[in-house]
Amino acid sequence: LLPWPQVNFAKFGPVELKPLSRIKKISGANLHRNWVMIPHVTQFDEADITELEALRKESNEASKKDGVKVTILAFLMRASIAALKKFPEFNASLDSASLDSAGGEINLVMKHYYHLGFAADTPNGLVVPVIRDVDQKGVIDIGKEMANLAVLAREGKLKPTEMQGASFTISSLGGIGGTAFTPIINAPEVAILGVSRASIKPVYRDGQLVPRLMLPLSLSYDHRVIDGATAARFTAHLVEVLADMRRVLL
Ligand code: CAO
Repeated sequence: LLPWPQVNFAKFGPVELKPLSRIKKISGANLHRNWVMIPHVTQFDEADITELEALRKESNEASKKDGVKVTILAFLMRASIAALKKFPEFNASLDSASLDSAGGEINLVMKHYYHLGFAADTPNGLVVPVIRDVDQKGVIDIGKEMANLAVLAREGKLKPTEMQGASFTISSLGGIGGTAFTPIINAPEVAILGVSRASIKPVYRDGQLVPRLMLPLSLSYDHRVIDGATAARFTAHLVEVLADMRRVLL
């Protein structure tokens, strides 16, 4: 690689030096390694969450008195479990020991637990708290745990154990905006789901255009482990589940 350009910016106008935060230094080194070492591909899809949004509003209305409010992200976590169970190679890691052995077999570590990380924006940078055993939790409990972890993250009070052990990660920018992005996989995980802002779109159905609430999904995956067709099936399944959350029970 060429050396990094050395430029005296002060020649062009006034400048000042601002140190990167500790979190940015750590996450930057991780992001750089993951970006360089993992052959990423991103699969885009859209889920019709019109019915899901009605259910979410209904559920939030019912639990208003207890001060509980659940966002789409909690439903997505629960729905992702259905896709991870159907496509277990997404809930796996490359075995580092076998990767290092020249010419030998390369193993995948298949995980029989479902701990999901979620990217949280904090004043000092990006952190990824982990909710354990999401497959054994209901959407409201997931939402409550997420809200508590997000507060701890923003206050810089997350314990290291609360950021370890994820088998899959979701990064949602839906509360902010955008139509799609290409998230970087959090090694040694093999995939990450990006979520952008849902919007009402005209959808052609049964011979006419109908307004539907569509949620953009961006799934980045490690192409050493996952084929494009499998990634397309994964997102297609997730889209089906989100369109009808009763499928989670099946
Ligand atoms: N579409 C439309 N609206 C959405 C949405 C979506 N996909 N996702 C969230 N919203 C809405 C919420 O319902 C909420 O609306 P109200 O204020 O009307 O109730 C609002 O946007 C804000 O949501 P939120 O961001 O507080 O909650 P969340 O559960 O979606 O996300 C958390 C929680 C911690 C993930 C989020 O606060 C955060 O930090 N997001 C940034 C993550 C990030 O930086 N990712 C990039 C990593 S790579 O650099």
